[in-house]
Amino acid sequence: MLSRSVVNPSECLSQVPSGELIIAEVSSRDRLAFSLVVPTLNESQNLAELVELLMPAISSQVGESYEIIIVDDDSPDGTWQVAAWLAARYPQVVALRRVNERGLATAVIRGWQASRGEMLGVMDADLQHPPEVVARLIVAMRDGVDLAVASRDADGGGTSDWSYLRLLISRTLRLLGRVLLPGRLGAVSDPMTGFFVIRRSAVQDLWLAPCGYKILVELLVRSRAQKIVEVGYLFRSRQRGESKASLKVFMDYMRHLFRLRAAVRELRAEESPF
Ligand SMILES: Nc1nc2c(ncn2[C@@H]2O[C@H](COP(=O)(O)OP(=O)(O)OP(=O)(O)O)[C@@H](O)[C@H]2O)c(=O)[nH]1
Ligand SMILES: [Mg+2]
Repeated sequence: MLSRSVVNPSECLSQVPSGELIIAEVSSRDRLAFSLVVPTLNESQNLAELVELLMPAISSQVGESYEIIIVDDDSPDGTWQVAAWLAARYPQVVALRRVNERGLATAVIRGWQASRGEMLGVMDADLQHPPEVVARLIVAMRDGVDLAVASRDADGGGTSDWSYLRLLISRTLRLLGRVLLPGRLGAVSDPMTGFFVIRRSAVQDLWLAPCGYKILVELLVRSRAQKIVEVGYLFRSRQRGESKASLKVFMDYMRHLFRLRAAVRELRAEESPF
């Protein structure tokens, strides 16, 4: 077994993409079946367990044709060092340490920009998203599906032990989303989930501009995804590490909704100028 002390973490990090948030095509020679991005901020206590549970779940569906890309925002608890150690140990793991940029949604896109997968996934690092559900999402992507969303509100889904207050906040945010972006966010029962798989061709070459946390909201509006399926899952409670949910997350979400609403209106005006 590779000891952590013999690994120089900086040597095991991959380059972080920069420039515009556009996901490019990958040549068929380099392409993999699946790339999963795991954004992290202070998740050193959860990351190794997550990766070790994910690997058999993913390879049960795509063999070795996958990568797990950890995108850490220079966490003070040393998560990027754990990520680098995992990258040294497992050829399927890629570790990125961002120092010049912040935020969950852009971390996800930077990870996808560095990826080679035909299917692109994202999930949280804190084990609230059960690793075995990733295999179900990959299965759901068969038959030409563009987007498979793990939903707390679809059949078989739930939120284990959420308080009434958290449920109320979550429902209110969702309702606001549906009011401001009718049609677009109504396509799925849980547009605020950070657990889904999208086909690369549905996001490739598009200009993306998310702010804050909710990457799926951005993709429901800007991507080419047409055929969408949902997979119910139970959102577990966090066992280790701290939540990053805050008032700023709420403010970013509202700003993001208004920005997308303006983009949709502009698009409509271009399509029918009279
Ligand atoms: N790279 C990066 N990752 C982030 C950032 N903020 C949160 N994350 C990660 O994104 C995922 C979701 O964040 P959480 O704090 O778990 O949010 P949550 O699941 O809504 O809240 P809890 O239920 O309280 O855990 C986790 O893997 C975090 O480590 C960020 O600014 N940058
Ligand atoms: Mg969480």
